[in-house]
Amino acid sequence: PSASLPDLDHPDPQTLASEVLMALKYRVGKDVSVATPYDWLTASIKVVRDRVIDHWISATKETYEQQEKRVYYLSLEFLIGRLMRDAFSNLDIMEPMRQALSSLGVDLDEIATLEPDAALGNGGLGRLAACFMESMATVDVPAHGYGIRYANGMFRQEIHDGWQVELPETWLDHGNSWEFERRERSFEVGFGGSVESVTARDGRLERHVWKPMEHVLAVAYDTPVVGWKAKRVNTLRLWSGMPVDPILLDKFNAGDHIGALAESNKADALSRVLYPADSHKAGQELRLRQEYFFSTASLQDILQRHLSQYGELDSLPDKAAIHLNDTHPAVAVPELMRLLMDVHGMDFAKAWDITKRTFAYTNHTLLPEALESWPVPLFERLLPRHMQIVYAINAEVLQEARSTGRFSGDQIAAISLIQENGDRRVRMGNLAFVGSHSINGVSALHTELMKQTVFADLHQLYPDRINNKTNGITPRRWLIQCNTGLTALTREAIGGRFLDDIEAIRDLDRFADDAAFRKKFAAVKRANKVRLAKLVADRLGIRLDPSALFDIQIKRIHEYKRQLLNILEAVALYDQIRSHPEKDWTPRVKFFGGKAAPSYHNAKLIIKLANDVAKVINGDPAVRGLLKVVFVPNYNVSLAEIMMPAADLSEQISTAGMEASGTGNMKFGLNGALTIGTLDGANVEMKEHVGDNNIFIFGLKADEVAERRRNGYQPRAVIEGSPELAQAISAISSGVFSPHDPDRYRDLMNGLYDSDWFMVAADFDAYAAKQREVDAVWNDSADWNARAIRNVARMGWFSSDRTIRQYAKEIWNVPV
Ligand code: DL6
Repeated sequence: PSASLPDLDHPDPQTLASEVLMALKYRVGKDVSVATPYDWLTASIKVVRDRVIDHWISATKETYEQQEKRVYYLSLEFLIGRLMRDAFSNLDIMEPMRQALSSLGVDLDEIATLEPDAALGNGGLGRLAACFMESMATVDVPAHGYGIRYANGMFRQEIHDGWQVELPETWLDHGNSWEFERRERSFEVGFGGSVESVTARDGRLERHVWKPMEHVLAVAYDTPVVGWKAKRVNTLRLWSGMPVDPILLDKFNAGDHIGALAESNKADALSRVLYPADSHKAGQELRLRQEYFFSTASLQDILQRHLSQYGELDSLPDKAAIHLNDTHPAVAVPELMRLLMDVHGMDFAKAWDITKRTFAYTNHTLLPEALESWPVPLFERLLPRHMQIVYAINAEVLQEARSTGRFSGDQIAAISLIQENGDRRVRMGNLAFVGSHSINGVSALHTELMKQTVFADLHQLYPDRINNKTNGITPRRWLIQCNTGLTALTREAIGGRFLDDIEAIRDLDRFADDAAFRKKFAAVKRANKVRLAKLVADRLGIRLDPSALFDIQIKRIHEYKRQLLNILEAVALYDQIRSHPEKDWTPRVKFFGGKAAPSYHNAKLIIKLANDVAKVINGDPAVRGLLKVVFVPNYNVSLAEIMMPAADLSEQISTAGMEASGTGNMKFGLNGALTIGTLDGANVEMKEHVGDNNIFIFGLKADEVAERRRNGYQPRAVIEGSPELAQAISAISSGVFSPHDPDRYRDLMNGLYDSDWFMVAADFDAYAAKQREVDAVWNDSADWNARAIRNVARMGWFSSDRTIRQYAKEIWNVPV
């Protein structure tokens, strides 16, 4: 019924109110008198979704009629978060909708908090995919995102006595008002079995036929993705596993009630749960099954669409750009080869040419433990035909390498798709590389390091393939929607052009020197800090002073991200405050937030340490509230939307060379936080854009880290030479923060003395000194605010609109 009121552009509150009432009645089936807040949420989403549909259909039609090239973004993760506010904001109906709901006695902000956070991703990689989807719609790139519709996304984190506890996150409990189930769009997915060769009458091998032993169905669920002002609406298509036969009746009738459901359970497992490990080996068979499941379903869908429009597959690379978001969908390379050769009858050479021209691949990490590889026996058992194809591709590539005469035996071994030392494994990074015409890193430094390290030999073989595309973030979610105060203030100062073109926010630069503007800017920041302080008081019972410096580190917990460096500095500062009460200490709140992979022992211990340290410092009257430490549980997209706008200082302190890019750094900058950071990932480019004076850089550079490691770094000597650090380590190690379990942190601290792979000790003094510099600038609020304003003004380049335009022009060859 609400679809019959398609006033798409500027609806007034009355129109919207009547649409909500219609949706409540006819879509939710409730009367106003019994409607719960959740019912109002559902009705509101239905209204906005209806308003999107005309744009969706017209965009799809236009792409078809104009025979435009489409982008297919294959990603095992899409960390989209809540969608309703984003949709209101992008359709420019936030205020009329607020009034409409208010006239019905409903508070928009209240029902918005009931929308489940779609957490189908771990961290940076999944959130980047979500930003890209929004930017592709905004800059008018015809695109489909393909992934898995996990019933349980990223786990919910609770903190029990300081420890992380993982609980299942059940975002689909009340259904999903955004999606459309497409039962008719389902594809068969096979596993296991054998490969048969079909020979022609003359005895020539005609083709291979894979006879899988297991079959499941992948069923599509579509969510519309709305760009800014709904210029274009694209599709996020997520696959759900279904059994071919929901129940095996013969087994059931024979009394085997459990066995009768075995197939159903197997299919269900494919889209049951997201692996909660980023930058860490997942390793299990189910993970490889998930990867193949969504890769083949997506490719079958893409080929079917292409064939129905063009009737042949030779033109696939001209009409489809398939992007591999990390190596998780790398099995798509042999799968496309299989489909082209075994199903559509092409020969190897032609199929290989089409494959390479169609795929592009993004690498998101250099950490060796995160580089995917699969044991050959497992790969072969699950995907026997793909194993044959991988060998055939490998033969082709190695022949190419050998024929140049430029590669040593070791180099050939490094190029090979099969790792031969130890157990034999299929290297997914090499597979994605050779099957793609473009391989990109996600920041300038990361791309350089890729050329020098993981892909050094492949880069020598194919020197024109590696390129850089520095990450970006969508300013719609990460400024316009999450920081309405700063958006309004910016608009008042420079007009609304930045809303359509975020790089125009540069005009704000000159207001850094305007005292009246600085005052308003500070007031906006303060309001955002008050909102965060209230959240912390409500959830944790900790009272915070919003005039203190809010220093925030929110991201996955990982040793290379060095939350430990930050905690050690807090402990050292605590010690200093107590030893020198006469000094003029700067009041500071150190916030931490983030999840640890459930099997990552040290990361979980670091969470416990942050909580233990918080308890002691926050409870010590000698600190006089000058330092507080807060660990905010269950960090997710929705929490980020509250924390980013409230930050004064952004902690981006990874060991140089280890953070591929970072995107939180960009979100903080756009919301007016200053960064304290190492020259790592995109921090390097942020420094270039904001200027040296507007960022606090410290520590070893990537080449220095490598050199120290090469030359036998001696952390013990470093620690002994730094009394502050030695004191902090000794306090933690001896149980000051864990009196009931004094040995709890002994191994963690001994690790710093013995190896300190992440160079915490090496960077400690530089970090602590830089923090005192931060204090000094903070105490001159005019100077601080001027620097913060310059950060906002100079962050436009870090928009994912810019990133996507570069992908479109330089990788996908689609017009923008
Ligand atoms: O490119 C997005 C994001 C980067 O900003 C982070 O620096 C990087 O750590 C992250 N990578 C992963 C690793 N996953 N794998 N494999 O999430 O990607």
